[in-house]
Amino acid sequence: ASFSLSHYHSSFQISNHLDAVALSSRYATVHTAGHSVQGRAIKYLKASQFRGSKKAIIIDGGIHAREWISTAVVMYLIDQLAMNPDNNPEITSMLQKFDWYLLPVMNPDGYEYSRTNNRMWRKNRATSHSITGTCTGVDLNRNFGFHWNPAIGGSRDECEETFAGTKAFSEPESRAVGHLMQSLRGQAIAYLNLHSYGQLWLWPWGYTTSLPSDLADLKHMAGRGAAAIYPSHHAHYTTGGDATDLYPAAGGADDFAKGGAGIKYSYTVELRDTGRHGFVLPASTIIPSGEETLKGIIAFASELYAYE
Ligand code: 0X9
Ligand code: ZN
Repeated sequence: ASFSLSHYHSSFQISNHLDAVALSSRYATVHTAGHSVQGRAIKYLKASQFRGSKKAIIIDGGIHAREWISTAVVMYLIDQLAMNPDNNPEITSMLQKFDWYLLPVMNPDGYEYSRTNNRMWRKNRATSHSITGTCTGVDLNRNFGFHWNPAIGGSRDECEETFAGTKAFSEPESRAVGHLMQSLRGQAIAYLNLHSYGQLWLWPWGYTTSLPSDLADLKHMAGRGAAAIYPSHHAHYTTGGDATDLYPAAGGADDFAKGGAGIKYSYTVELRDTGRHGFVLPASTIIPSGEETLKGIIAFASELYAYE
């Protein structure tokens, strides 16, 4: 009850709120995918209308500590999908068509560190990577195990912002989410890895500038999603490829979802803004960001349902 969608919250408050939502919602259950380096639970909510075999859509936020809007937007999506507070028929239809897996904080330790110590922190808070132990943190979006390669957009130096870890899935946070994806193999049809900022809807691959053989399908659905974000508040989203339109970077969650877990429609979505506030997006933009992202996701999922 004390949880306000228009503010940024601690990982503790978020965790408690997920439990509360699961208790009061008829559609939602709360689960733990794993635990962070410092022992925080990495929780997700499953929202689903009936029983039976439905395709699943996985959406996560907070892989990068400072990208708070990604976590806040997943909390907005949870409120809408698990509670349907406005009795929106579009939401009811979404719950009938898909099982929704919503994970707001993939990197709870980094998120807390960004709240209390260093607003611009990006990585997790792992410390055990060298004998000298001078630097902290692995970039979780360089640590997933599909064509893992620190030389492509990452680093072997633990002091760098894009340290890829000592090996693929060396980190418990990426491992937890990787396991969740694999546990839904054959069932999950889409994966959205939310980040900020840039207003981009990106398809794989990150590890190579080669493009997937089903590029036309990926482009089609990305176009539907991005276009549907615009009308709410006139935020313009561009579509493109990870490596071809942003930069090559291996070990991303999106690459693993598609290449490692067989989730066909896998994307990175870079939320608001385009640089004015950057990572330090005012809390006043949470609700508008949530509204427009929900519209984009509903259009994306509707098209997916019609097409697949
Ligand atoms: O570099 C990243 O991890 C993402 N951008 S961010 O500014 N939020 O850090 C983009 C990741 C795109 N996906 C892959 N390269 N696989
Ligand atoms: Zn990011």
